Amino acid sequence: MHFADEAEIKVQAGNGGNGSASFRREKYIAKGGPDGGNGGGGGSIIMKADENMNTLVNFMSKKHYKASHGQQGFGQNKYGSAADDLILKVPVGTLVFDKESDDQLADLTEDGQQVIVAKGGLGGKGNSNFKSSTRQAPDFAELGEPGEVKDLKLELKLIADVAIIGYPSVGKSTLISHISNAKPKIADYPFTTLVPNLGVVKVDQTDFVVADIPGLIEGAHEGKGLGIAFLKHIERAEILVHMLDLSREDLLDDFKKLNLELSSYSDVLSKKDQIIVFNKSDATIPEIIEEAKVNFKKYKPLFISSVTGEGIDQFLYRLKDEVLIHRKKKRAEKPKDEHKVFRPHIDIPDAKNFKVEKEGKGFRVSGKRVEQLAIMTDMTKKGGIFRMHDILGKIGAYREMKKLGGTDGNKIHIGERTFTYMDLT
Ligand SMILES: Nc1nc2c(ncn2[C@@H]2O[C@H](COP(=O)(O)OP(=O)(O)OP(=O)(O)O)[C@@H](O)[C@H]2O)c(=O)[nH]1
Ligand SMILES: [Mg+2]
Repeated sequence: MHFADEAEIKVQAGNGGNGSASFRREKYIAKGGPDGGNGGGGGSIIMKADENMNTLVNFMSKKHYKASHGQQGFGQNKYGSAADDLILKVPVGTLVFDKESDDQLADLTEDGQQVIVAKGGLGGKGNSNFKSSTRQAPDFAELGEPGEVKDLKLELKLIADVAIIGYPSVGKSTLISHISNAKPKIADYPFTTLVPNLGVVKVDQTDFVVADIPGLIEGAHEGKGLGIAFLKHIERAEILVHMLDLSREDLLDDFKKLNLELSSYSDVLSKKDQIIVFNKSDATIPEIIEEAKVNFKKYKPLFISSVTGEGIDQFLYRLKDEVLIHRKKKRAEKPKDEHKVFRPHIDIPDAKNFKVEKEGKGFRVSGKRVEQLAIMTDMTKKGGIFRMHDILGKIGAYREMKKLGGTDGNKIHIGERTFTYMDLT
């Protein structure tokens, strides 16, 4: 099975459509009022956790994702239509980082959870929005805002549904290597496994994640053996497979001691559902199996051999059933509308959060909203440029520039746009 737990991709949200600059046509009037509609918003790129996915391998072959652009606005106040968002499905447990800043944008831990990773651009306003008492015939409209473009790093930290626990050398790693894509080290000495191995198991149409946990021993909760670190991991798994080794002396004693470790560590652990599995059925005599069947009757134990494969199908179906029961229970506990799109981007409340600094012989005005307005300004239309100067006056940017010695002719840099100082106030 192909498996990948890291990927780097580029995402490009759609641009907003341009607003329309149009005038009403009326029979006896050469140029009616402005009637240009707004452009539609560009499509955003959304990542959505999907429990049926278990690898990032798709993102190894396709690396570039683009959402569509919004439609431009039309005359007669018709709006352009907004583009659809592009939804990328990722496995539950995917972490999303901005590659440039290394900021974590999302930790998708639950099925259905989604996050906007690149926001589509706003549609530009049509010229009918810019009519005022002093501006009867605005000949300009806003341009659509460019969509966000980001390089992302995806990292998958699978969250195990099932943890296989037991004493060292009972055959936990052998079992996971048999039923999943995991390839752990297997050997006949204790503590072969030093960190948990995760594997994806597929039974019919159901995928689930199984963790092979390093062997536990008496005193584990006090830090003996590999100790407490891994008991923490077990806490996150829904189901425990408690493995016992048929070649050991006192199975009931092993079972009790291990359970005592779990309950000494935490209540959560002792309350988890356990599936009892006796391993190494190939290496024992029928009498031992019969005795275990009697002693453990109330736990409905399973008997397998991780080496010959005996009993493993039955074990897998039992596991699948339990996984599905747990998933159903979890879903029922959760109110449906909890997975709203989480927006890590700041919605721009107003243009008054800005900063003015000297830059060269002119100034730089920075701030999210003011930069957005600048990039949406149609530089080919005087009206559009005037509007920008008007805004700079209204928000107080000209006042600040004047304090710093600004005069007509200075350059004003806003994002990637440059305007020429022209104080209208
Ligand atoms: N005969 C027989 N031997 C098995 C079986 N399963 C595992 N073994 C052997 O038992 C030994 C220990 O197996 P591992 O899978 O490494 O055991 P583990 O539980 O992962 O051990 P730790 O990682 O130390 O906790 C190895 O020599 C395996 O070959 C089985 O079903 N039958
Ligand atoms: Mg092991």
